[in-house]
Amino acid sequence: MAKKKLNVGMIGYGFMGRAHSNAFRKVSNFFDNEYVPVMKAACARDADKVKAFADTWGYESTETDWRKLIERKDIDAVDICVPNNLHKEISIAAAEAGKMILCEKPLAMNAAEGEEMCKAVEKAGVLNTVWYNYRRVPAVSLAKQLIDEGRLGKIFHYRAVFLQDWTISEDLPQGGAGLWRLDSAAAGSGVTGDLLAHCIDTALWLNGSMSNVTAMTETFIKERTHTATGKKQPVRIDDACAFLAHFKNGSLATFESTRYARGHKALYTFEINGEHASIQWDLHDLHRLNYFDHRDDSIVRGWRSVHVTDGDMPYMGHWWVPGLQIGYEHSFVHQVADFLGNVAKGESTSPTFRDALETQYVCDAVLDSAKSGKWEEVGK
Ligand code: SOE
Repeated sequence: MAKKKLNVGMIGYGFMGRAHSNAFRKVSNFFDNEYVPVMKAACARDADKVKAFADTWGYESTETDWRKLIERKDIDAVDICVPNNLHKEISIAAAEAGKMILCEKPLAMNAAEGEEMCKAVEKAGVLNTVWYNYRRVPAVSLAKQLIDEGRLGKIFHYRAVFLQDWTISEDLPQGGAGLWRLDSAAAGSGVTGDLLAHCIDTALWLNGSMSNVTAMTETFIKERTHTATGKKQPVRIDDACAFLAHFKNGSLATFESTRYARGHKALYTFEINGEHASIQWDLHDLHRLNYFDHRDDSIVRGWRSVHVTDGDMPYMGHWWVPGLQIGYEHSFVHQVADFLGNVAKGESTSPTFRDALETQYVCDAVLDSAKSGKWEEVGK
């Protein structure tokens, strides 16, 4: 197949800049798409740091102003890997410049911003996607397949947690590389937009829309030194959040996230209980899917731990041989592979901006409910 080039401009070089760059580098070694990404330019404010990043990951050139990157004729797709408060402005400018957009999650600071972003990409007709990467862990994609095949039957319960423990120290500042996640001006919210957004995206994908939520949040450490000012400033993000939800299919849900669960680094788990079968998944053991089917003979009935490595399981035919597992980074490779496949068809890749807006509506309803103390409708 004759290959076509898709020139990528990367904005940002943090954790996600690296995860996405790794995916762009690897994808064409494992997936045979008509389009091949070319790592054309990396962009960030610090000229020396962005040059070092570009050299490490193989970008051909650098820019220090994202507007210049977006104006470049030789850039087809812009990858936005900067803090949340910049997603809207860059996305809208990129859409107006006719660029395809891959935007890091969450889509925006809130749903109002997300709505503007959706309008901009849809008006410009540019292909888009949001990096909710966990959908493309093969075991999670397999869960989707099993649910869509009707194996679980009617769904009664959806239960998800995302637990971390990295912000327990009072000495940790807010603001700056990585720590912008603690600064509400850059992040919008705390664990709700950063961690629960992942759980919500997966849940909406697996189990459909939610109708309403009731939530509680807590900020355990009320003041932290801000990296920019060197002064103590109020912390306005949620350190922990738990909420209940009704799905439109009649199932009930619980979600919990915190950065204060000592001993847990990135424990994202979900469990779904249906009429016939249940599913469990755990990010710390991401290549396994636990499955219980009540229809099995009673004498052998029990939880199966399915090792998701066979070639007929989602994405796995592109990797090694049965029994040899892949990991976290590959979920990003899969998203790029799907994106490239969809570019050839002229389609956006799920979750699109519009799909990710639904997650944003849930996050807004959760944060509203934590303030009001009441059940809040999603997307009201
Ligand atoms: C926060 O620690 C974080 O890096 C999130 O920002 C990511 O989205 C999540 O996948 C892992 O945790």
